[in-house]
Amino acid sequence: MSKRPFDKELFKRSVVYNVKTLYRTPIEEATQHQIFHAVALATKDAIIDAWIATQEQMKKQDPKIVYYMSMEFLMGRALGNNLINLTYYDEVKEALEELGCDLNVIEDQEPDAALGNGGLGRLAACFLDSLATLGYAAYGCGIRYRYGMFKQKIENGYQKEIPDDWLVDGNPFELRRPEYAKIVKFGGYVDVEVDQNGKNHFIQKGYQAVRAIPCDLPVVGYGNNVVNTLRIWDAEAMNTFRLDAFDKGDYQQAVEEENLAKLLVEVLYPNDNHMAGKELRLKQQYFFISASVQEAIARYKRNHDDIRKFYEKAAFQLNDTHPTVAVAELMRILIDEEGLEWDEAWEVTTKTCAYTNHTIMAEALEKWPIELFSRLLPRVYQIVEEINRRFVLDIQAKYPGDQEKIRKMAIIYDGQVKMAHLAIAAGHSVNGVARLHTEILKKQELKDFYEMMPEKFNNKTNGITQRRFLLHGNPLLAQWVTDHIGDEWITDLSQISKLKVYADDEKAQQEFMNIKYQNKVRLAKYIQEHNGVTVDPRSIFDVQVKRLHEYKRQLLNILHVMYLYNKIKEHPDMEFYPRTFIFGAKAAAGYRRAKLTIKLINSVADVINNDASINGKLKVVFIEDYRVSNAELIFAAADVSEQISTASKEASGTGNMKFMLNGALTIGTMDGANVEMVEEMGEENAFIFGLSADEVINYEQHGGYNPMDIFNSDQDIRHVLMQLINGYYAPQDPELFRDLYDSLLNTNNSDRADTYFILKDFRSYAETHAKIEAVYRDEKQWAKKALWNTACSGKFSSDRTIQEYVDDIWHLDKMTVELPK
Ligand code: DL6
Repeated sequence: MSKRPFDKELFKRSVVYNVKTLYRTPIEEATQHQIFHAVALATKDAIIDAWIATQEQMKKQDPKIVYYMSMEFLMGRALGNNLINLTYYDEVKEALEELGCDLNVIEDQEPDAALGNGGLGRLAACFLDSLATLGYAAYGCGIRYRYGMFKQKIENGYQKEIPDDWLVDGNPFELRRPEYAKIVKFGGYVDVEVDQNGKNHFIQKGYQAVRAIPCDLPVVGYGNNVVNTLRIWDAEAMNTFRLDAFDKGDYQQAVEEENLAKLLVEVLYPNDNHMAGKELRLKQQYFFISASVQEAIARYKRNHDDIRKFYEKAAFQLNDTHPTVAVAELMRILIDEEGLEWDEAWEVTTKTCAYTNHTIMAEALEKWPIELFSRLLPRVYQIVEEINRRFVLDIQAKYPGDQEKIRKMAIIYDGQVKMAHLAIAAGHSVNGVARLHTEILKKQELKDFYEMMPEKFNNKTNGITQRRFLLHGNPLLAQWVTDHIGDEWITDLSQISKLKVYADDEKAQQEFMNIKYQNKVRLAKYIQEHNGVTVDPRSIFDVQVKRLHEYKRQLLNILHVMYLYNKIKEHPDMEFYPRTFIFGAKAAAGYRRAKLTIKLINSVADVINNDASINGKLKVVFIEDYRVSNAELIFAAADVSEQISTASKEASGTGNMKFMLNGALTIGTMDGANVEMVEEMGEENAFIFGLSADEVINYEQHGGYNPMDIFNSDQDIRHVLMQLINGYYAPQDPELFRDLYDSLLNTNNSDRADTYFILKDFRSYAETHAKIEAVYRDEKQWAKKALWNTACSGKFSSDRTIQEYVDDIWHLDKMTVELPK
């Protein structure tokens, strides 16, 4: 890894100049916010030469490019990350100090680019970082949402959603490229015109159109001069509103197109693992996909004339089914615009497209009513119909007379277009995101597809970038690691296993825990400032931060806190190591039960935190507006990482890996990537509890679990559950938490009671928590396990994941980028 030369004086001059020209202000009088913009622009100046050089290298070398197509890119803040990857962070910090500025304060001025909900979007961001760092040519293709993931306020314990106006002051890193605009058409009808040779031409008419404008953000590779591009599309009306349109009769059309353009990119749908089925969402999908596919083809045609070989230079990775319409759009362009025959176009499409599945949750599976799909995308729908017709023939050929197979596997069935089926039929690769998840796909959810096309299925266990989640997020630990094993871990995380020799070294243990303590002090300060709650950094910091979803079982966690509180109240003198339970989670705006769980956590926090009789033994904190930027503080400070999903439900998880890298011990189920983490660190270095995936699936398929039996036989659990409905945590409204109680025990809802096996796993969870307490009391033992966790985290770098995608699916060529002298 090379360290690029940094001209400190030039950088300082650039910041001062930017403040002056942007704000007509001397730097001494500028606000921190103004200085942020000036520093960001100076940083962009430092990026731009490498960005140009990367494009030049791409022209020269003509490498295969991966287009990572995703509705979500949860990038977080760019400034610190860009400086880290430019290898300028310390130098810029120093330069700014000389100007009387603090880089940390300046970084805090930047809004998070929150163009994603959770794991799926953050994974996309980590992948872009790894692709650039490994030197592969890549474009992220997405949407420039005007409003990203909502900001969360907690008012009276309830979540309130505030629009995320992240672009209000502009984005200093963005480059708007109207010269590469594309036109995207919606609606209308398809006309068939026959040419002199008797060939049919399909022409969409009577449509509404918008102009897609690419906005490029740099993705800086670590210390290698590679700068890739995240291309997010903005929408504009085709014709800005014309006064004379009224007379010409296309007034209505002009207004509708203007509204469509505005609406398309207005807001990210805030659903995680859940499909809302809204018409606008399908429009968003087609909008960015059509623009991205057009752009990929245009780029290819600049240097190549044989479109039949497109797949040799381009790979489309579909990040879940959201971008799946890409397969039909590519077919449309190849047939209608490039003149290929069906079979030729199909070969190109299947060799280009690959699909990643991120969930087995049934409610996340995308299906669109035929009526909606064909109305919005009439020509694309014709193509999907034809893909379906041929696919059904294939099924029939393989399973003659088996109607059941057709019912289960057809792309169009029961009035619906099934996007996962389309992605599998038209892609050459289908991957899950952790070994267990991929096995469940093969054996259960996608069993029929696996049996018919086993060669397509493969696993790519997720990963995270150590550059953001250790080097930037935890500078003290990063420095300590470098002091012990050198800095190669920054681009090769497998090197971190060299730390294993320090696991028994008392000095190393002490230093490691001392860093953890300092990070806990940093988080405690954040909590004091943001929550007004004082927490003791000597207590065990037990953390669950992730989206709020029933399957992730924040409810299990808070019920256990209620149980501990009851124990302390019943036995005030019992031994109890002080604990701080920290939560952070956003709930989808329409997800009632998830929002009620947030209210419960806050109500429990109110009671416990204000009970002087327990001498601060227990504290509960709900961190408002959990997002990438505060996540970095949280991972660094955690002792215990809660990864407690119902086994089989969490496809992988990536937060689990971030905690492990930062030396937290996991309490978790054998779910998702936890399984592989435990394999790396050894079961004795984690706290595993609960039903296995097989057991859960068995209960789901054959019954045999009745939560009422547990309620009747376990007094502690009964006590906790009764507190949900006796006003203990809601004296003004004892019925407030009734729905949570009912969800566990029965009654007036149509779901199976305790769908997520919370009561079934409760005892095992509580017993495992008791073990945590015992181990934590033994400082050396804990330190050894914590250090060991960090040392075993090498597998979970997104660099490893990306290399596997490259080797098995994309087959990209590496680039070496030199800066002009
Ligand atoms: O693969 C990234 C991430 C996994 O780590 C999580 O386990 C999984 O829940 C998440 N899936 C989604 C699915 N959304 N949709 N559709 O966010 O993906």
